[in-house]
Amino acid sequence: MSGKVWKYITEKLASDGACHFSLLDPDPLGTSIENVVKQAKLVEKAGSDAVMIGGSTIFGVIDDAVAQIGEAIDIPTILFPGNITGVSEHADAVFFMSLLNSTNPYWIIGAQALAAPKIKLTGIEAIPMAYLMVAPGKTAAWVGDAKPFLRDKPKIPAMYAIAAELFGMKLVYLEAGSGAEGGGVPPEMISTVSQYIEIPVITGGGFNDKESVVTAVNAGASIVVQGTYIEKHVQNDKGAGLSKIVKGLKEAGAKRV
Ligand code: 1GP
Repeated sequence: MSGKVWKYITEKLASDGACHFSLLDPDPLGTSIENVVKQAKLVEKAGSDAVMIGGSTIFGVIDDAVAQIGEAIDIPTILFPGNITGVSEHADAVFFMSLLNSTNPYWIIGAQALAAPKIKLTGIEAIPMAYLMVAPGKTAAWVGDAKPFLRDKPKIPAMYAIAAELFGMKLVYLEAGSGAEGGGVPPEMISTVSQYIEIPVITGGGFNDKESVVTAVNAGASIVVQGTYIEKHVQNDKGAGLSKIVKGLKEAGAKRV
């Protein structure tokens, strides 16, 4: 495990103050590998800092998609596995994540233990990350047997985030669920959580415009993830809208450097 991707992330955060990650879901029921490869090239061109590959419902094998995306772009490919089926040795790194507010130990440590030998033996860089599910949580919360945090109770996820930091995790992901309504995780929750930890906060789920992305960064998020926005718009406008969002994010980030 070289640690190259983690070095890239920390250096980017130090220089830019905030990063934009693009989530691509190579689900053959919703898209094709050809399309996700096109999307990957467009998000790179628009200035996104990394491509995350994954989803809660994996239909088919993701190996081909990860390999082809990796060949098409220079920014890192990071697995965002919804289960053990989401691990591929073709990625640059994997978010080795634990859904800390799941009610089912499988999603806290069971799946991770099943995937760990492959990750270790193939040498994929693992970035340990706490995955915290915020209401509504959508499909990820349903699949992950989560007890999603209430949107108006930021101190509870803050306690989990502090625990994650004490466990030695490198990132805390506040997830409202892909396609969440309401403009992502509430800024008050992002700011409360970031206030109590030194490790970066990454957030995603429902950030569908520049305003919500910039608000998240201003509240303290270091990395904002967009998936649905990219799926819907990046091929239609050739990444023009995403470029503006990334520009807005970087302007907000620059104020924190
Ligand atoms: C989901 O946080 C990601 O895991 C992205 O969410 O699809 O709503 O952008 P969206």
